[in-house]
Amino acid sequence: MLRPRITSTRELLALDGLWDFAVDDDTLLTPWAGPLAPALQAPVPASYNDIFTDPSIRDHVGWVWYQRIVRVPRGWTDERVIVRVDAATHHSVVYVGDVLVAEHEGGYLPFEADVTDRVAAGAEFLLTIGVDNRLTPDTIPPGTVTARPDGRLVQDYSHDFYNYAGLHRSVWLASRPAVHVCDVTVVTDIDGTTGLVDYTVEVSGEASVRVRLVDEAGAVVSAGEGRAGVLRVADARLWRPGSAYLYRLVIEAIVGHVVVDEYPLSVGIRTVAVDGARFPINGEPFYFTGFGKHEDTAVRGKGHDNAYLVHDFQLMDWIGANSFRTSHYPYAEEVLDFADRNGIVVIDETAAVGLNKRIEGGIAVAGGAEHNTFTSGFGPSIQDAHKREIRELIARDKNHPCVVMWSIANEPDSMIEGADEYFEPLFALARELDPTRPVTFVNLIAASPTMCRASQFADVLCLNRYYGWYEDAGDLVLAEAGLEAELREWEHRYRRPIIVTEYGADTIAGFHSVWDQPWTEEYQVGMLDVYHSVFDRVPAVVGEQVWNFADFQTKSGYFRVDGNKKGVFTRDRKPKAAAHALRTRWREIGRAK
Ligand code: GCB
Repeated sequence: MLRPRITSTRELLALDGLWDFAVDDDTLLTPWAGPLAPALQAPVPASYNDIFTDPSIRDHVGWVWYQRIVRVPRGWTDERVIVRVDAATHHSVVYVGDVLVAEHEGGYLPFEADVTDRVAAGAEFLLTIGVDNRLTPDTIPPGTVTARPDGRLVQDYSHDFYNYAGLHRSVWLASRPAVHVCDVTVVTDIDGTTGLVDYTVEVSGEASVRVRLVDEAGAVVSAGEGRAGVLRVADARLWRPGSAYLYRLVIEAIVGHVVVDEYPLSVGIRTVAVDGARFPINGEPFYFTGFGKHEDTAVRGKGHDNAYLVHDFQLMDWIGANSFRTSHYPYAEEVLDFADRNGIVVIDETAAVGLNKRIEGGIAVAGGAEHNTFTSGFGPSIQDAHKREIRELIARDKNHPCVVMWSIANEPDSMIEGADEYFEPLFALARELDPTRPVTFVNLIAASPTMCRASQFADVLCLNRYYGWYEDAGDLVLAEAGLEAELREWEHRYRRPIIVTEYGADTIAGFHSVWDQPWTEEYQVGMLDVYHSVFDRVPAVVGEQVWNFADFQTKSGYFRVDGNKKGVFTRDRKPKAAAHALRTRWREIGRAK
């Protein structure tokens, strides 16, 4: 499913703005049948939770409804008409009038419906989108809904970020020709100074295909015919971390002599590989500096916002970060486009977070180990849901040069019996869908080098470590020794690249101490320093991604102070002392390259 775009053969209407909105309290029997009552207004894109002051909306468990009138442009008489939802968290149904036109599981990936037969050019229709925020033992991420004694439903989940819900990204009305380009897959390679662009195009119906590759100055540098081929680009400008160069592949579907569809795709020519304990991009060893991030801001929750997008990238540039992980779910496509454009390297993660009964709300819990196999705490179809997430993620993001690796899960219980049977087919699926990128998952500290059953399948060891925080809080001497001993053991046993994908300390901006006092700005700096000195001594470490870029909202709990405070920036993007310390280190690493 290609992202909708405006081209010479396609048009696009953003349906963002204020929609009528209602929380489903079981009295709304057929909300799609007519105007919503009682109708509040909710912004799209945004999570609905923090918009309203009413706690029964913020804490609602179940369906909410969004509705608006849409007018189809009158010129679209001969076009297919598509409704496209960039993300609806977590389960969604779409109605045109009283007809169900789409249903989708999974809160962070797009879906669409061809509504041509239900609408008319120039006429209005009623568009209603239901969104269900419930997480169950069979969803990705998983969760459980329980009832309090007074009947209120409560959503529980193991992961450590607030269960924001709603229409988090844009909704579109798109036109496309009946015979159109449905998909394109691009794989690039380098042969001396020549760039190779291998392309495969899928077209609906009978049409021939013509492609041309255009450089940033607008000159055609290569061209081809047919649904598949390899374009050669002499003296290719490569896509490099920190120095992106994007060509544009223009694909045309032709019937007779008429171009019936045109679709452009940005192409960055680059290679990525794992070579022993190194991670070369374009054949040159790459060292990741950066963050695990979240899509999270005040009021908007997980709603995509271009101002924060640009500002966050500005801050990453200021601090010298060259990469981030889309922890813990696929981010908006605008984010990946911007990373392509700005040469930022991305580890692209599925929403498979919290597959771990030893953790509750991000914290280790007693009793989790009662589940004695990997799947006993989850539903019978969780692995199918996980496969679907991998499929949809790779289908959406396969052509982004910024994406250098797939992460298929964050901190699952990979030491428990059955974790190997669960993960082996998932790694195989990711490799089958994309043989060109390394595949990883992110390991939890409890699953040590001798105990982890999933690391054997990973091309790169991605480790989240909290020595000096969840273990030996306040003792940086023990933290340093523990971290070094463990990293050396991973290095020795696996001889693969290691990226420490999380490390950090909760820090309240403005808290200070002359001692190693957790929660202070000095402690965050001190802890990062200790980790860095260890990374510099362990050759297999090819990257450091601090947890987290910014403070973010979590569910309530005595261990969270209005959310997780491990941000290097506050939630409103003000630097803590650690930001300045990282800036010195990462700019030096950047200069040394
Ligand atoms: C982790 C999780 C992350 C949490 C973090 C923390 O290991 O991957 O989602 O937010 O720890 O701060 O506890």
